[in-house]
Amino acid sequence: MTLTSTHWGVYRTRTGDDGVPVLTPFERDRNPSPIGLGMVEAAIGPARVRRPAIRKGWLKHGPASREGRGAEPFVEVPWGEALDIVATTLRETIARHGNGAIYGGSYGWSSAGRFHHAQSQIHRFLNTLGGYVAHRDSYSLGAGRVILPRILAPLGVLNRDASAWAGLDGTCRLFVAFGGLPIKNAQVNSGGVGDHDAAAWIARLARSGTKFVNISPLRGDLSADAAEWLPLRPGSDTAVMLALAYEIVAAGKHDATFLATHCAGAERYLAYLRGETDGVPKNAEWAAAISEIPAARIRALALEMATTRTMIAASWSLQRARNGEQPYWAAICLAAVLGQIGLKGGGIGFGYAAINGVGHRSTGFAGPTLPQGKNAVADFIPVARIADMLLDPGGEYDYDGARRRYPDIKLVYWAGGNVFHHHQDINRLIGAWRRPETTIVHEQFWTAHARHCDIVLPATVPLERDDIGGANDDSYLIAMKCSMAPAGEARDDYAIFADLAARLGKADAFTEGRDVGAWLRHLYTECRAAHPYLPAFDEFWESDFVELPPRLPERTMFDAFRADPVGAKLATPSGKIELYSETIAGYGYADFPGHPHWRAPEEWLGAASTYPLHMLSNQPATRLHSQYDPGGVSRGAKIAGREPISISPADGGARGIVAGDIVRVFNARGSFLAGARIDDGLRPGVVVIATGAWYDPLERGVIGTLDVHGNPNVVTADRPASRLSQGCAAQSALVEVEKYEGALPKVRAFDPPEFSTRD
Ligand SMILES: Nc1nc2c(c(=O)[nH]1)N[C@H]1C(S)=C(S)[C@@H](COP(=O)(O)OP(=O)(O)OC[C@H]3O[C@@H](n4cnc5c(=O)[nH]c(N)nc54)[C@H](O)[C@@H]3O)O[C@H]1N2
Ligand SMILES: Nc1nc2c(c(=O)[nH]1)N[C@H]1C(S)=C(S)[C@@H](COP(=O)(O)OP(=O)(O)OC[C@H]3O[C@@H](n4cnc5c(=O)[nH]c(N)nc54)[C@H](O)[C@@H]3O)O[C@H]1N2
Ligand SMILES: [Mo]
Repeated sequence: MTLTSTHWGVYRTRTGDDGVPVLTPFERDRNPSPIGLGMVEAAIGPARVRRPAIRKGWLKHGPASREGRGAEPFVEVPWGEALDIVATTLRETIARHGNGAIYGGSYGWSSAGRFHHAQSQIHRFLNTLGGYVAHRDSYSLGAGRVILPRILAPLGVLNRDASAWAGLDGTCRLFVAFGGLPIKNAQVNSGGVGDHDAAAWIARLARSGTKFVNISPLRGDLSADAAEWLPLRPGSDTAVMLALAYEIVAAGKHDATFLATHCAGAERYLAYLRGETDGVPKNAEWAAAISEIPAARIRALALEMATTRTMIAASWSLQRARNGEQPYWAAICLAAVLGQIGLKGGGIGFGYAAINGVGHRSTGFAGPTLPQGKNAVADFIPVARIADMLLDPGGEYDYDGARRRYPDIKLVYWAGGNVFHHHQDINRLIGAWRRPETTIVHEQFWTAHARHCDIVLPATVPLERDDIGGANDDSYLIAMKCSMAPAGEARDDYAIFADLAARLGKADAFTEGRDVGAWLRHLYTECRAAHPYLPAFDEFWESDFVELPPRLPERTMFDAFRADPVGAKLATPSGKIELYSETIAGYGYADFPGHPHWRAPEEWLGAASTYPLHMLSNQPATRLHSQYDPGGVSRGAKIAGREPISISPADGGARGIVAGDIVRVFNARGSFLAGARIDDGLRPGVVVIATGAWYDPLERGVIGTLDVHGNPNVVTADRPASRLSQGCAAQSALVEVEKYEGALPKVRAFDPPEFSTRD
């Protein structure tokens, strides 16, 4: 019995009778995720990439043929030939266009495991060649990551220092959760999770008398018994937050001292609340018309919040939307008006239950990490602007106060991400993806991303390799041991890059003379120097795991700043919480003033549109993004092989749709099939489908064709949150849904692509 670690938990593995590993959850995990139980089936299944493969047209004509991406068959080639071709293509691209023509941003979650982390591997490799165009921010937190350091604190600090569940227990009386506390999401933690404890903490707080309010279109976003559900219109949180603050101030229950001593710009924010700048008081009636939460409930909730110890929580989903910076800013201002920031049980938090780590007891542990080297190319794009970059080389755009230009990318190299899952408006992306000369990916599976590349190199899964598992601040460090032979000819990303580096004369720079075993020992030993309580490497490797000592188990975020706003000032420009930001106002964006404000998005339930339903595409309960979609756990939840979409009884009834029907979801950008679920825990007017079903076009390579499997990004808009952050805004999308009456097309997402001989 050995251990393996995944982003969704730690599992024991043993070899079963048929020689295939059998997984059982780690004995220390109180609430293991079932996601892992579908892994082995997928890892040995037909969807694996088994041999290096090159798109036929590219093999024949090179970069001259680009239209065939996603449509043409692949030719399987021997490893030596594939590596020669990749090395030559890299060398020639760099010689002709420079390293600034390589997009190596390679966004994605990869797999857990500190050494084989595909992102670190590809960046280290490209850096030895002179660098690459990188990406900034994440799809998770584009808008938040840019605005938060300007007004409160960097996101990394807010994640790490979020007031701990243990300190909230017994002290927090009212927990107001915008976007809820979806336990399905706390299954996951980037890097791994030894003990899923978020669900237990939420239940425990409820038992200790914390009242939970779930402000979300979806009742299921908060599991605590007796939680109150306030189903608002998606995208209207900013209005509700502004009104809560307005009503607290109107009742004279705000903390004027805290606003004066700990905040900057309160007067300008309060003037906007009162309507002095635009003639519109942001009162409960105003917000009720926008959000459809009754005005009386908003006003009463404001007074409850002001008279009891209150935590204001904002989910990450709130900011993955048009104007996504605003709900975060408005939440911070609301918490400032209450004046409980830095008090035990009160204040503000971002992303509780978004991953298990937020609110988890901290360990102060970080590492081990593979050094990525230095990128000699300074250029980058905000991550969600990939299609814009490919479509518009040299085009200008705004980002965080600067005016920038898109690079002219000739070669895209990816490892550990799935852009045909994660990016919005896949039909637009397909067109953009035809622009570069060459697209290369290392993949474990024949995902849509792999199918749209020219060169696909087969990568191992963690069960096929040794590694060290662990996430910063999680409680365990795991000796991950190989428990099965690689599928087909799959190789570790490290081995692939090492061989490429050798062909390009960079072997020593990339490998430093180490094999995998030597790297694991080296990285661990370096990490041990920073954390001397760790045992020596051999002892760690033999013992399977190390439990890390907790640190600050009951921490309260911003307690030091509260006690001493001068000595322990924030890292914002003023050192205080910025209710008005001179920096942002100084950017002069007409649509982005220096204080939080309500601005209706183009697509929401308040807009007149031919597409009357607001589609939310949230995180899947049965997988991590698109990972292990072909595994039994994910497939087991599908309806006639399609991704389920939740529809309210009213909207289903109006369209003659019953549970189990196949429906077509569409707007002007595209259409997909999904299986109907009728859910009375859903606000009418809203439909919800998880992300991550592998894009499966009816006609391969054809822009605008029906996706037969249920990938919501076929209909989402490729519009940024704002020109401040250029963040992913997937949640702002209107659609129509109809019963699908045609013959059901076969789902081919998990079949390998067509293979061909060279001629
Ligand atoms: N509509 C909509 N879209 C969204 C979101 C949303 O809410 N709505 N959410 C967004 C968010 S928050 C995120 S984080 C993104 C997630 O987007 P991604 O992180 O790109 O999604 P994953 O499915 O995790 O893709 C990881 C890929 O890496 C591959 N892989 C795993 N391990 C390895 C390895 O060791 N080596 C190699 N070479 N490959 C490996 C997997 O097979 C998989 O294809 O999606 C975003 N997209
Ligand atoms: N099982 C599982 N867990 C995961 C992931 C996964 O793929 N699978 N992905 C991980 C990643 S990368 C990330 S970034 C986090 C994401 O964490 P989040 O972004 O918080 O997760 P989501 O599931 O997208 O959204 C949470 C809920 O927000 C609600 N919501 C959507 N729009 C609005 C709105 O406008 N207002 C309000 N009030 N509520 C709204 C939806 O009902 C949704 O269920 O999850 C992580 N956890
Ligand atoms: Mo994410």
